[in-house]
Amino acid sequence: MHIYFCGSIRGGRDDVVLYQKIVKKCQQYGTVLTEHVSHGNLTEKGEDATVKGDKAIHDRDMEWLEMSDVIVAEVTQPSLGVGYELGRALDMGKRILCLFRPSSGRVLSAMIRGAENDSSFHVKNYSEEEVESILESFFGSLKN
Ligand code: 6K6
Repeated sequence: MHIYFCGSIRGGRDDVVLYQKIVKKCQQYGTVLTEHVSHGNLTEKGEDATVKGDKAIHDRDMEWLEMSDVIVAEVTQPSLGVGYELGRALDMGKRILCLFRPSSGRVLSAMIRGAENDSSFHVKNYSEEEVESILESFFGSLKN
């Protein structure tokens, strides 16, 4: 299974340790194409971007999104890039899980919360201790 993980980069890297936990768990179920999003050395400034260029990053990420079977997004830290990826993935008919931590004190965008449906787009509130069990139930439900 190909899994596309979305997490904030230029939106801010406060949750990067949590991204690592999510990616590690997802790797029990398949290949995470965007493992680099969880790398601690990737900062919001992004030397990576100056080498590759934003267009190359965008086009490669869209190819990976097309290739993916499942999208898992941590949406607590607001990110334009993650919102864009989710909109494109929804249009592609992908199965999507969005994870949001209410303990952050933030309120999730209505354009993400309101996109939830009974089939492909799921939004789950969670606390850090629950993240692994939530991913287990999500990946378990894909077999049905
Ligand atoms: C690195 C640091 C700053 O900019 C970069 C460029 N590198 C990126 N490499 C791969 N994917 C990226 C990069 N920048 C954004 N993305 C994609 O957008 C990721 O898949 C993330 O899920 C999402 C983050 O968007 P922003 O708006 O928070 O950067």
